[in-house]
Amino acid sequence: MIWSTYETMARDQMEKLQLERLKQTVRRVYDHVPHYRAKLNELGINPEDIQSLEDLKKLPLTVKNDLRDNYPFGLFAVPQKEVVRYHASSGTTGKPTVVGYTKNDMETWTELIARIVTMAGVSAEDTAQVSFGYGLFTGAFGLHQGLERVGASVIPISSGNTEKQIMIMQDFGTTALIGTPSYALHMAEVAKSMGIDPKKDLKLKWGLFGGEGSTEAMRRELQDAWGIFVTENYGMSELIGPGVSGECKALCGMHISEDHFIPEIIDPETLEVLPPGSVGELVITTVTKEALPLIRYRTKDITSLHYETCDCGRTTVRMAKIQGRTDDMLILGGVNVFPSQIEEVLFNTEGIGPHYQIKVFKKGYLDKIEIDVELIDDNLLESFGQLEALKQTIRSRLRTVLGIDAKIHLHEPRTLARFEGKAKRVIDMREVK
Ligand code: DLL
Repeated sequence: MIWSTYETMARDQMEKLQLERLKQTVRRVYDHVPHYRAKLNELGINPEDIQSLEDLKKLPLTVKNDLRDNYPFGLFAVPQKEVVRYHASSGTTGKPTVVGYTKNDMETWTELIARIVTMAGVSAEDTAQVSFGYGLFTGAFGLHQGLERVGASVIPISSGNTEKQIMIMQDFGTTALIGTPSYALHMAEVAKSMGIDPKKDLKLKWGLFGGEGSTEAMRRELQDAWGIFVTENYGMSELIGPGVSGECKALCGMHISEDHFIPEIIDPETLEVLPPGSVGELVITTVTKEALPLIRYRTKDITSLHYETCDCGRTTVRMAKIQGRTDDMLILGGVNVFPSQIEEVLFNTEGIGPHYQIKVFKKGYLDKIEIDVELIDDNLLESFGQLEALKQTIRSRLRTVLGIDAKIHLHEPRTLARFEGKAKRVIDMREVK
């Protein structure tokens, strides 16, 4: 089922709508946000100069620091009395990034989520367990509203208290699990330790995961562990929260709701706009947001855009899985690697579980990398020879596939850290604090 007719609009119609909304947004930020007015004046651009989608390129990029510099509400385009909700994303350091919603923004957000949950297979027939943390994070509230909109029975259980989650899942007959992929993996493990066979004892059908990266190998792990159909969805607090894009059942990228977001891919170094299909940094302009409209926002997420029509019938552009973020790419002795590439190698090695941590540090002038990985089977611990062979296999695959030399530490099953929200996979001790 397709939730909204906007998802199947002909391209020329979509572009017409985007242009109309882009013009309104530029006018809106020029009139109401001093930061944008100053930027546009500096560049000698008047809102009337935006006459085609090509003109988007003329507009200035926005970065996270612009939000930080204008903390908390400086980039808002509406007075406080029109704001009905705040959320915030917790940065690793300093103040959070604050985002706000008007009544109309809340309606847009709800509709966007209704689209993505519908494309993932969820309907009024489903019971959906929201295992994202409720609070300032956009994940839980965002999914919650859209799930209710499609008529699903929502269980707002939040994250953590995993054994209780499993009990509720069994007792309430949960059919859709919503959360981060890393927490979902952990939950499957806890279910098994409680003597529950997720495939036989539960009614789960769908897994809708997002908020952090996941590889195809992780999708397979999740599908095998739970016996569910797994889709992922993407979003970002600054842009609206979850609901920017999501996978349909064809699993060939995440459909972006282009009637609300205009995506571009840029080269993160030169800032040049790249043609469709190129891999680069995703930049998004919101064209319907009222409280916090953002022009050409640099997401730092690395992906590519694909415009061919999808088998599902939707005409909206699809973005490929996020390869990583420009700020989490590791440069190891001159070799560029994303943690997701390391994950792919690990998950494709037999005997290795889906939990790992990457540690990077300096030894003299050299970058050193050590990876903690968990065994699936305790029995292997008995055999020194097999352990050594497994370490060598991982090491040589990392060398051949990615060109990096890593020291591997194997750990007993269920000993590495588990995460209830977004997983922290990399500890870079080279960072100057
Ligand atoms: O994570 C919004 C969200 C919640 C999306 C729940 C989907 C589901 P932030 O906390 O602001 O917002 O973090 C945004 O998370 O720039 C990406 O780096 C990462 N991210 C989100 N979804 C995905 C995904 C929410 N499907 C940042 N794949 C983004 C990879 C993702 N990374």
